[in-house]
Amino acid sequence: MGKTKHQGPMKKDLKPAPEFWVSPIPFGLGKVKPKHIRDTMKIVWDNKDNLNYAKNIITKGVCDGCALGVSGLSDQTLTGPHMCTTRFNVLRLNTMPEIKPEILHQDIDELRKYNSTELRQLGRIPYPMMRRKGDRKFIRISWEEAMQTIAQKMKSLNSRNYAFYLTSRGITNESYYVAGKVARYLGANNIDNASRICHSPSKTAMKRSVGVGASTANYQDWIGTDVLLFWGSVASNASPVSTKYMLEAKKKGTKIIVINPYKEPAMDKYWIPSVAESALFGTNVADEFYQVNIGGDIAFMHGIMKHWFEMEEQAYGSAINHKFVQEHVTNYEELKETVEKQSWEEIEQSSGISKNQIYKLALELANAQNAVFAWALGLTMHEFATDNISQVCNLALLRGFLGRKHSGLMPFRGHSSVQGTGEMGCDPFVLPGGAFDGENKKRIEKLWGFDIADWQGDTVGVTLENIMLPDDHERKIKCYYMSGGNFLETMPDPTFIQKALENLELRVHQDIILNTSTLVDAKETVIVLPAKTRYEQDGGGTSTSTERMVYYSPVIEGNQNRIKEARSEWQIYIDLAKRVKPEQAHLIDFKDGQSIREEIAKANPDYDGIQHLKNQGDVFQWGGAWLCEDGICPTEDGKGHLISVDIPDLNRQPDDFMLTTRRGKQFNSMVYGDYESFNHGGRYDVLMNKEDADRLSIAEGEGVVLHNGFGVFQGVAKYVDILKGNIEVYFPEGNYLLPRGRYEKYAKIPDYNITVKVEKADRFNAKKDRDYYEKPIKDLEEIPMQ
Ligand SMILES: Nc1nc2c(c(=O)[nH]1)N[C@H]1C(S)=C(S)[C@@H](COP(=O)(O)OP(=O)(O)OC[C@H]3O[C@@H](n4cnc5c(=O)[nH]c(N)nc54)[C@H](O)[C@@H]3O)O[C@H]1N2
Ligand SMILES: Nc1nc2c(c(=O)[nH]1)N[C@H]1C(S)=C(S)[C@@H](COP(=O)(O)OP(=O)(O)OC[C@H]3O[C@@H](n4cnc5c(=O)[nH]c(N)nc54)[C@H](O)[C@@H]3O)O[C@H]1N2
Ligand code: SF4
Ligand SMILES: [Mo]
Repeated sequence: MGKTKHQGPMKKDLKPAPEFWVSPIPFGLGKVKPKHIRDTMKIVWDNKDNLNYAKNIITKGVCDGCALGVSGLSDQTLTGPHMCTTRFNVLRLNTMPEIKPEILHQDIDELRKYNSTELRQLGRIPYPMMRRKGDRKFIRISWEEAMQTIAQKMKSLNSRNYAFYLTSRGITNESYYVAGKVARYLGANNIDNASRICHSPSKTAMKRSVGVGASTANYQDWIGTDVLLFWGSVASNASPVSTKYMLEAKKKGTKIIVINPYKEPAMDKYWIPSVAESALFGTNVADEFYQVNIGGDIAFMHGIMKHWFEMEEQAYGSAINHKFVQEHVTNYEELKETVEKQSWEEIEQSSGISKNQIYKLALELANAQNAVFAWALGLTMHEFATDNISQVCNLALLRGFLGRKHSGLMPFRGHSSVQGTGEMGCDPFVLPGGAFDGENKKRIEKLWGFDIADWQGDTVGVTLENIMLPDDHERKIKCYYMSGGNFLETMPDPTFIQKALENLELRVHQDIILNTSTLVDAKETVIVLPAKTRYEQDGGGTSTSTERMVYYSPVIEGNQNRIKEARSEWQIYIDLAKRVKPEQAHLIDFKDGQSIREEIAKANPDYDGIQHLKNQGDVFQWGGAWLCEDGICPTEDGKGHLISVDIPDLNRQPDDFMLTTRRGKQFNSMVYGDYESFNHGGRYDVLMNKEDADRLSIAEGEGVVLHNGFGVFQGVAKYVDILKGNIEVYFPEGNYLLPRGRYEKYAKIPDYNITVKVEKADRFNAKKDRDYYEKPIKDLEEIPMQ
């Protein structure tokens, strides 16, 4: 771990920089842009019944939106206020009153008429509830009855037959830690969480390349680096305040480069509300876009390296940082050989980018003294995601962009508390402070005072599939305990997910609101438990940002709409553990949040310091300013490993499009508006290239059908600046096109990209019976049965 400490917030450069303005006409009049002021006024209106509490959350709490991280209004990067509309949008989850009983206890089919947005707007879950097979309504029950029912079921099952899952938005490190410990206490290793869905390949790849599973750099490294590169990320939408850091970086001469199939409007131009000149005149964010095919990044990076090795033939040292490579890197010759074997033809074809264009970036990176590589879902959601990210690590290692000021590798993360989830030991491959294996397992067993079952737990996608195994199968899942999440709207193949959720004997939803998954039947019982939000959690809570800052969020007083029966998530887990295994209850007790933090500090040595966080504003960064400082990696040999990877075969037929799903005005499955703020894309819009549309005689606004043998999506064509042959639709609407059972090679999370055919809706509907339903037997055999 690094020795240099983060220096704390820097002063913002107050000089205006008209060279980055979008337009001298104030407020971007006439342009499609987020309406920050209007959105903010709407939020004030939405929270009017609890305004003081809302204000206290914003000014004193740690943001429960994205993983950029902020405590109150201050962050660790720049002085000056930090807030955004994402934070405002999720605010209502914390300030809402409870759902009215007359609505909550309606016939279940009445509740099912609401979508997840409407269900969320009904309010918070007021008390524990149950719905047994055949019940038409949720029935109010006591905590005692709820917990006894769950405990009885778990006692009757082998611990291989139940599973835990946790979402990542509001949940704190304390709750993850306790959930992970409770699962293992019960002998259950099937525990997984949302953070793995977005970034586990980042961790897997970084571990094998440089020995760490987190960002090696911090946001201040953006400011003044030569190149800040965003690979498959819409940082400006995912973490809006990051635009403030980007503008600051530009003022210090940083070049921002975006690699994405779609010229993302939000990465092109942005109106930063907290920077006056940008709020008025806008900021041109990216200096350059490289429009790559979906799934074409590995080839693109092979192209960059191929140019580098060619440059080296001309002039030694013109592209590779040989000093760094010699001192800190292994496998150079193997990688060189792999790269040189790639043909330009294949590189161009897979990436969709010409050799000359690739040269431009190769040269730019070769001339840069430092660079920060940030990436997100565009790289992480593929079957070959780990390889994608290993390629990014390869680029950084060859240039020595690691472990020093203005350089590093940054998985740019999602929900507010995703970084801490794995670090707390809340997934099937880890325990606190390390892997689920030999030495670390022994260490944790000693600390916890009980043995941890030896079998390998399953990931969330596999766990869902395991629900459908035969009754006597040893891995059959019969009970699923979920803290939040909405599988029906976040996992591929919703039809299958519905069946799986229905096939569970017991389903527990520990949550703050209802969503469509909560309403699905179960074979025996559905139990719904009201959780406290992070701002209500007893003893406060901590959450870790993308740059490894561990922020303390205190209990926020003054909630006018307090849910009297809600309980802290970690307390519910402990209650459960004690009931299922009362004989060892003393091993799983925590009296308060502080005692959990004290144990975390021991369980994960990186988190030594968390025990001192007690007051609003308290924060520390684990690992110091840079991981792998001075190029020394915590791998066995202390070196960074170059890893040779292959260009993936996407199994794409000549008239296929590659499709990926994207976010509109939503926070994952929680949708806030019908239109994306940056391109006015509607929820059923199909974002496509005009030339592709022309070829298929599809007019803008015309109905189109996407189909691929797994599902059908009826949408409306919208022309955007996306690379030909690529298509984007919004999720969850587009999820029916995604088949289940395709997992990332190493991290085992679902692949969220797929090939599709595109047709005019009229034409598809006219000939669908003939062309698609009367399939030859051979074709039918290739489609997995439901
Ligand atoms: N407002 C808002 N903020 C959020 C969220 C939200 O839902 N709403 N969700 C949070 C969460 S959990 C997460 S994980 C993050 C997600 O944040 P991002 O990772 O930025 O996710 P997306 O918005 O889905 O954008 C993915 C981008 O990858 C591009 N892309 C797709 N395929 C490829 C490819 O093969 N190669 C390349 N180079 N690019 C590709 C797409 O065009 C798109 O621009 O945001 C977090 N913040
Ligand atoms: N097609 C497609 N699917 C995707 C993605 C994609 O890009 N495309 N993105 C993926 C990504 S990156 C992620 S992270 C996952 C998100 O996966 P999840 O985290 O499983 O799903 P969310 O939609 O974030 O979960 C929202 C629900 O969590 C509950 N909830 C909200 N706050 C709290 C809380 O504080 N406590 C508790 N107990 N419950 C709460 C509410 O019921 C809410 O409806 O989705 C993934 N799914
Ligand atoms: S950028 Fe992220 S951390 Fe900052 S206020 Fe917005 S949602 Fe919260
Ligand atoms: Mo995510």
